[in-house]
Amino acid sequence: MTQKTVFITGATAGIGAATARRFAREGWKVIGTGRRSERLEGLAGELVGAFHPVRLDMRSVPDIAAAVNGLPEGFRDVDLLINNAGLAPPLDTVQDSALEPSLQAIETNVTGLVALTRKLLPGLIERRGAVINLSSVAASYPYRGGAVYGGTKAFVRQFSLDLRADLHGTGVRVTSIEPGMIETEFTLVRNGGDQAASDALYAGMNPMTAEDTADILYWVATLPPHVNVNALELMPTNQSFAGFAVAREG
Ligand code: NDP
Ligand code: 8X3
Repeated sequence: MTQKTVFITGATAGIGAATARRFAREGWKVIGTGRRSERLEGLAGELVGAFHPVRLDMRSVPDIAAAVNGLPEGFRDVDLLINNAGLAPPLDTVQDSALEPSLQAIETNVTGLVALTRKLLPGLIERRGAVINLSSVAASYPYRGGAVYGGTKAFVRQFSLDLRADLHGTGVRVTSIEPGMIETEFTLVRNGGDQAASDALYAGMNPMTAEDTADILYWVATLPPHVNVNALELMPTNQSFAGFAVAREG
């Protein structure tokens, strides 16, 4: 069997790092990206020979093109793209929010994802490959302070479904993965590095783990080529739904 290659964005932490380890363990070649080079080098040291590190800020479209053009022999033929890099701005309402963190989330979660997907699609079409995009339950269920994050993830979900339509007949599979709470660095980042706030959110509720998610991504990727998971929503058992908010006048 030919060894396959997966390109995983945001491999320096959380879901991306666990997924890089999972695919490497299964014999895949892994290209992993992120801004933190020391973490990329750490993974390269751990997954000797199977991991190609690419320092990349997803907010730079020219850097995305250069990263793909610069892939070395042996890592050029990407079979699977996992668009995982992403973040949420703080849980502020739009009216009370700063603009910069919102723009950062939009550029990372949306602009970078579109630019990278577009760049890798010719090869993915040639190899009848696959694209898996990390959306979120925030794409479908609104919550206070989640407008920009939820908006970016709704884009990711809809982009995935429409991309399937564009790729009709090519054999390329596209999936939107829509998880709820997974304990990673996600909440630490959202709260500006406040570890106590992150610990408090996940305390006692048994969140999903990055490894749970990596298992699901691997399962989706290795289903028979005639089976396409369009969208997959996941939650920890202890997370469910809240009701509508009602404001009373007077
Ligand atoms: P982490 O914060 O643990 O990891 C995020 C990854 O994204 C890091 O590797 C980070 O790398 C990378 N990243 C962030 N910004 C950039 C950027 N500008 N350029 C390049 N890489 C970037 O979070 P998760 O693993 O939880 O999140 C992964 C994905 O899963 C995200 O898209 C998130 O929205 C989604 N998700 C997460 C859920 C959760 O509850 N954790 C639930 C639903 C979806 P670096 O900082 O080194 O650049
Ligand atoms: C993040 C999922 O449930 O923490 O994408 O808002 S949740």
